[in-house]
Amino acid sequence: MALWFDETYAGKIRFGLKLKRSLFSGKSEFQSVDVVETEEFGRALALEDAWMTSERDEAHYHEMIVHPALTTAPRIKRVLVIGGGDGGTVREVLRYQEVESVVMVELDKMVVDVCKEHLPSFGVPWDDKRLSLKFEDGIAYLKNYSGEPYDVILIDGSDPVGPAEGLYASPFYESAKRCLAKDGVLVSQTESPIAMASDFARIVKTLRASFVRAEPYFVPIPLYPSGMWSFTYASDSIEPSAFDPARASKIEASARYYNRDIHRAAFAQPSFVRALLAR
Ligand code: SPD
Repeated sequence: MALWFDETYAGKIRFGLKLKRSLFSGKSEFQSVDVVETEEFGRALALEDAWMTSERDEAHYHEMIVHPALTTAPRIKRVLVIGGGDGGTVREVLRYQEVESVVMVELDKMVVDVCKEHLPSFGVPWDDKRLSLKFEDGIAYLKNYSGEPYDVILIDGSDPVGPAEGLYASPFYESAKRCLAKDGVLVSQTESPIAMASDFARIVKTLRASFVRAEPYFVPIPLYPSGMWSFTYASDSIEPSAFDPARASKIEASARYYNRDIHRAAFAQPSFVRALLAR
């Protein structure tokens, strides 16, 4: 009998993949953790039965959560990643030689351990000396942080339910802003404008209340509900499309998804998105 793994979203949308086999299935202190080998998407990670990443389309997500920020921020020496336990986001950040330190704050150590073992193709340089891993709550980390400001903060959380809910709320964005350089850039994953339209609009508007500008941008991620996904670029002074040509072309040369045309085009808003954000 064929084996399938489905994500069901809100009881109304289902996306399933036919499996070759299960590689890991366990429960951490926080959530269920599964890694499966699928017929079409390669190996994939699911948390609480929601797809998080797959070999097939992880580059879309990880390149696009990182490169719009890292090619436009005036300084990229100090980068903070909240979440991102599979390591794809820090892998992309560590491609920049200008980055001197990356702190990754992930709540669930099991996610990192399982991804190190079962998703080796992600090629995460876990031993890079610039990377510090902290296993703690990102919300508390930023609330209590009193060190030097970060140049870039990337929020690679799961969907806004359970322990991740606070990553999409005003008190967290205010803490993040306090810990960010005045001319720093924050990018967060911000859900689907189709499958999660009201969450998407609420999160963008919440970011707009904390930052001078917060511009959503769009990336196809076939693994996620509806396939149309968003990130939002928030800053008090930086123009999201004004990338440094030298940084961007260097990244483009070895990227699977990101290039300079995609960077510019990703910020174009379909009319239904304009309408959602105008309400
Ligand atoms: N519905 C999926 C939301 C996933 C957000 N984070 C994915 C982790 C990839 N590093």
